[in-house]
Amino acid sequence: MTATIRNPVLPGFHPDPSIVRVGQDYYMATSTFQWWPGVRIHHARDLAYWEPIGYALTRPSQLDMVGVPDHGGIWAPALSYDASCKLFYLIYTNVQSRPGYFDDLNYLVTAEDPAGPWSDPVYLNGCGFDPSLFHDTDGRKWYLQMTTDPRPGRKRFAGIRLQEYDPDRQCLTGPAKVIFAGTELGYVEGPHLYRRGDWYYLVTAEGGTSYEHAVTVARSRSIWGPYEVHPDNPMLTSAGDDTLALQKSGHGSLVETPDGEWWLAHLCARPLPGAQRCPLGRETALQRVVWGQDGWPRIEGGGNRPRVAWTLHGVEDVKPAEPLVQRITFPAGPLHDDLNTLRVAPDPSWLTTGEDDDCLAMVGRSSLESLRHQSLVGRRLQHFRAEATTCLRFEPEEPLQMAGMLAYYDTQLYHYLYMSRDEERGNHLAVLSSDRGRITDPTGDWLGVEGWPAIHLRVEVADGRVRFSAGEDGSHWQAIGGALDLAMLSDENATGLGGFTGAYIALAVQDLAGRSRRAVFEYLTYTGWSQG
Ligand code: 6LW
Repeated sequence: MTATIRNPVLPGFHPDPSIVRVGQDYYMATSTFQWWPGVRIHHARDLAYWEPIGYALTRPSQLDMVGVPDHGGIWAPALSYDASCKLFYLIYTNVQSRPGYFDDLNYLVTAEDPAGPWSDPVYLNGCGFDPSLFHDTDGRKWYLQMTTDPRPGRKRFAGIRLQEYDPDRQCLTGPAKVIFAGTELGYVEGPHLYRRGDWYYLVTAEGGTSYEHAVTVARSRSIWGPYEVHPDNPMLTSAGDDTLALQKSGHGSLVETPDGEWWLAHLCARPLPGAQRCPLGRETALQRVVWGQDGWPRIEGGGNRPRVAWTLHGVEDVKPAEPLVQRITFPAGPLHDDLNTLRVAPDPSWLTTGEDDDCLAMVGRSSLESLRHQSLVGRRLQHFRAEATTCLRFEPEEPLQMAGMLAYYDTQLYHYLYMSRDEERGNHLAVLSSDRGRITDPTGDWLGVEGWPAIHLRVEVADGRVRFSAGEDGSHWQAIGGALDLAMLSDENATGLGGFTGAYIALAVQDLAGRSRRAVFEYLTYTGWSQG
């Protein structure tokens, strides 16, 4: 009996994985940035089949992201377990500003079950991101992070800093020291510490989280260092080989199976063919690791390149559904686990579920540019070929009221099929594209929808293009807006220092007249093909 681990194991926007095992259960936490709820958690029994089990930061008392920039918010959560008190720890950064100072506030939450509930946060410090917690065999807890030095002329990524954490007083304690400056790859970050035999192994990310990304390993017999670097460093990278299916490999986290096998969870990304553009964002993959006679970990089979597939023995093979077909409705209660909002939690002042037979109602608020209060609900785009549909009910009174469906990346990058109303066209559908904030109507197409009983909207993603269509009955479709560029909605095309998330399919409503016009969405379907 064998199963296959197919990378990426968490397809679509799931970066910065942190993996932990407790008994037979594996858990993985990934970054969620400006999307709500914060910190997605997946569970697996055998490393091959991962299921989402919810989010750690689900209450406004746990997370304030109002106003955080695109790709700010939750960075690189680190999940760990203290067997002595049967408690999971999660440490993460809420990044308040980009690209300069970061204003990176670090917090700790705990839970008995990774599916929640998680505690309210303990504030730790704000001098660098990618924090993690290491539980030493003597019961002491150690806090690691990359530390920043914003002074002009200094290295902004100033090394990996270590300090003790006191769980009783719930604060950092004792001296703090930079224990590892990184290698010539630069941008040292994402520290995770492990103990094996007499050694402390420090796993870090280097090279910056793009095509030069890498996993670096260093070790020391003392937690304070000095740390010597792996003789074959980097342990993993895709840099310099653009033929590899998994690019940007880096930011790793190790786990040991009950049988003493080791695996590395790491981030990766898959560019569109022939282009350095990754609309699905940074994803999570697994590589099998072996320890050499010399006491250093390496990817099994040699070399430092990521593999797309691994065979697992003793596990039953379950082929993933092909295509993935999902029909999300909106019964009263929390939104479906695959859905996210921007920066704030859904609340009845602007979003209600369970309307007229499991529909979603949203009140129009700020524009798609707002960093504060947008009425938008999205689902990750996880496939290069995908299709999504919805049915909209909306009665706009003027052009400042809009509702519809998007292929969305961030406040500056999106394609939007929307319904609105104006003097000449009455109720109509049209398309807007925003490329780094430059907003255009790509074709000038519009479709009158006066008197339509229902407004069915569809977005299709294929061959690097996004195509919208609409219809009265959900089976006859009229194209609108032409073939739009999918590559535009990618990490590489984001403004500033690049993007960190990935594209979404979203439903949204705006009322820039401030009259809180409501739109109702009956469902969201998503079909994704892993091939083609
Ligand atoms: C992550 C850090 C990084 O926290 O990107 O460039 C951040 N470095 O490791 C977002 O994934």
